Amino acid sequence: MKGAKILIESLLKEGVEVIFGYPGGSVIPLFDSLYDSPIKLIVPRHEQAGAHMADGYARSTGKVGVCLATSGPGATNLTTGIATAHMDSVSMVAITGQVKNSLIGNDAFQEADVTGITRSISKHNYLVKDVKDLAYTIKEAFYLASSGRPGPVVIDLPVDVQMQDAKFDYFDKIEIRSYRPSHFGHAGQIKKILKLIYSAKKPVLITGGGIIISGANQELLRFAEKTNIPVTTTFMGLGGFPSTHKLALGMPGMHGTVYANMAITESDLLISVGSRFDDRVTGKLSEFAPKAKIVHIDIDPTSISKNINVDIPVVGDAKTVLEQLIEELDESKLSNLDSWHKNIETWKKKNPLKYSQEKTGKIKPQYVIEEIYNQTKGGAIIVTEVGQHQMWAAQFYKYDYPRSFLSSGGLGTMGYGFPAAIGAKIANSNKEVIVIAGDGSIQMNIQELATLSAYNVNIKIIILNNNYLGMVRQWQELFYDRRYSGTPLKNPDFVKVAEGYGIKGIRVKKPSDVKSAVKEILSSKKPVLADFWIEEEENVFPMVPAGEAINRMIGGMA
Ligand SMILES: Cc1ncc(C[n+]2csc(CCOP(=O)(O)OP(=O)(O)O)c2C)c(N)n1
Repeated sequence: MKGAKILIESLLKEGVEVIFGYPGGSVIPLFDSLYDSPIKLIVPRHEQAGAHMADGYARSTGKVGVCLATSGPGATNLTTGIATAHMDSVSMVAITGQVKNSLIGNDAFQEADVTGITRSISKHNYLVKDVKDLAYTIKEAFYLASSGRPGPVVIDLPVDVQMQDAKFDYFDKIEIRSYRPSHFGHAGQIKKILKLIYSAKKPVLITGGGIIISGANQELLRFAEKTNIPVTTTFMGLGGFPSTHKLALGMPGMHGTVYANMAITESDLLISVGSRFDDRVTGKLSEFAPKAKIVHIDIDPTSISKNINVDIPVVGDAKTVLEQLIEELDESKLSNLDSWHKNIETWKKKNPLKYSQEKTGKIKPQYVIEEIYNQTKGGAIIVTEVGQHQMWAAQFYKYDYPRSFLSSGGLGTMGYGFPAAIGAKIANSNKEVIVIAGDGSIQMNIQELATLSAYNVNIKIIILNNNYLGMVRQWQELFYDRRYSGTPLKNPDFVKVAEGYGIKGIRVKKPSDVKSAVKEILSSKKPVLADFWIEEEENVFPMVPAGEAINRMIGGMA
């Protein structure tokens, strides 16, 4: 069997149903094999978008997303998508064509050193020089991409290997000697955590993306309810614990809630499950949770004590470790947390998430998001770009279900949201998928309107248009004396742009039109791009200035 066919047959063995791929000279044999395979091929208009589509597909399902590009510029275009997936631990296999073996290293036409370039932005990568290694490499790549702490794996495949013959054998099992992700938490550490829980008076949970990745949301809910410990959910963890639950404290950190940040600052026991103490969460490290004993549960041993010194490290899978904790828990030993909950209730009442409704005649972006929440009743998959709109989407939509909020957290990639939403919709045709975008971000991959049109992907695009690169403008306003260098935008007519691609476009300028516009958008059976003209200098609050302690927030404090 030819190498190209071996690759496609191996993908089928791995259960791959969709590939997001863009053709080129070094992958023609692969596209030829795809031509009569049952795998659905989605061709984006830019390889970066293809990688984000595979990412959205993976985040919304938990399956491995697959993208494909040609050598050289095709491969380098994938890199932003690979790095984005790497930072947020997304299962992805990226396949790149390479020039033929004998030309590698010769500055050949469309040659780029893909393994060199992707080394630091992927979980692992391969250059397959011999067709005999191909099937095993693919098996290993899928295993690595989806096990332990997931991540993107790159397979670089020279064009001559795609044309060589070998016998096709697929392997059922895989064992990599130096790679054994541990799932169970150490029994001794589990006992130590429970002892701390029994004596704690002000415990708080910080839960992150690891909850969603390991499918631990039910276990987290049981654990929190049994112990009565309030739960903060990081940006990556949104949806891992129901936002509407009475124990939910919302998001901690830079644009988190006042009550989450106050609770962390005052707590005497902080239990982090599947979150990596990102600097956007911790703020000034020396003043982070100064009174707390800290427990850190993470599947990746290198994440533990990287940013924060912890008292009890536990290497293990979030779901398994929570199961262990529940199993061993003796509820009769728990201390009474009434006064802690009263404390939190006071912070919540005094400092709710809010925005001013003053009558400027302009649409408030938060209002648009609240209205989308009201009309979808929290049942949509919300995908965002990067900027202020992303933070408003995190704050004002309530996420009760895992995999209902997709956003580039670690890398913060403008241009991620729109293509990721296409990938998510292709995987979840029965769900409403809505992109919340800024007028800056949407333009980073706006050419994908052509992909929407070509495949009739019914997603809804909401542009919160403030004529600025809003998030950067906000920093310039607050810390650079309103010197708006490089941030005002002169935008195209987005409605006309949409129409040019054969997509319905609408424009909304008045607050009184927001409700009916959202209704019109959601009831459409076809994709819609909606351009909401919002209050131009609206800011995201509360806000912890970079490098400050998280209990020193501006805006939002009563
Ligand atoms: C690819 C990329 N380039 C630059 C940035 C830096 N950046 C972060 S937010 C932002 C502004 C985003 O503007 P817009 O999409 O209009 O959203 P808004 O903040 O106005 O809601 C910029 C430039 C980034 N995150 N990603």
